[in-house]
Amino acid sequence: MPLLTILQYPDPRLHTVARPVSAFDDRLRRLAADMLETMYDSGGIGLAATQVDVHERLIVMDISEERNQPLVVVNPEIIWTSEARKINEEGCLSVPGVYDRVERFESVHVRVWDLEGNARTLEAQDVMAICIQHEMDHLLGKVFVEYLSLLKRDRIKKKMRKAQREDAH
Ligand code: K1U
Ligand code: ZN
Repeated sequence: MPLLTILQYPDPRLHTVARPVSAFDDRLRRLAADMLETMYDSGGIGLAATQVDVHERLIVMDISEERNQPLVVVNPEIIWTSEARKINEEGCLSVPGVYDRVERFESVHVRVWDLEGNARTLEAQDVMAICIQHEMDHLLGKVFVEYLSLLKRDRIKKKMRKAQREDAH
């Protein structure tokens, strides 16, 4: 199965709003499998379809230590959020080497579909809650650095552009 290319910030395609998945077919299952392989290969705990330039509401995650509990989430919709919020350190496979603090809901309940088109409610806390909120932002075209100050974001953009120029040579 092929590894997919992960778009790197500040690629404008990362700001595309994803459309809902409408067909629960073999193409979707192949895409999810390729995204999982790409996520594992990159050492991430999540990956949104937006990051591989596919603009559909599809996310893969694995927050297990053993890296053997893949989770595929289709058409996620938040249906409940805790009042409590928490600041956590986040990273992003589209912004390698950058980690910063972001405030998120401590817990969320998310209506999700699986690859067969079955719906269920995911009750997410701790790392799962952070990760799913981060990935759902990607589906809305939002990268975590947009929670940071303009000054920090500009510095990150410059650093990323420089690294991309150097990689191209
Ligand atoms: O969306 C992504 O780019 C994946 C991202 C998910 C994420 C990590 C940490 C906080 C919020 C969201 C990553 O996996 S980045 C890699 C990373 O920071 C990490 C990798 C392994 C364990 C813990 C963090
Ligand atoms: Zn990310």
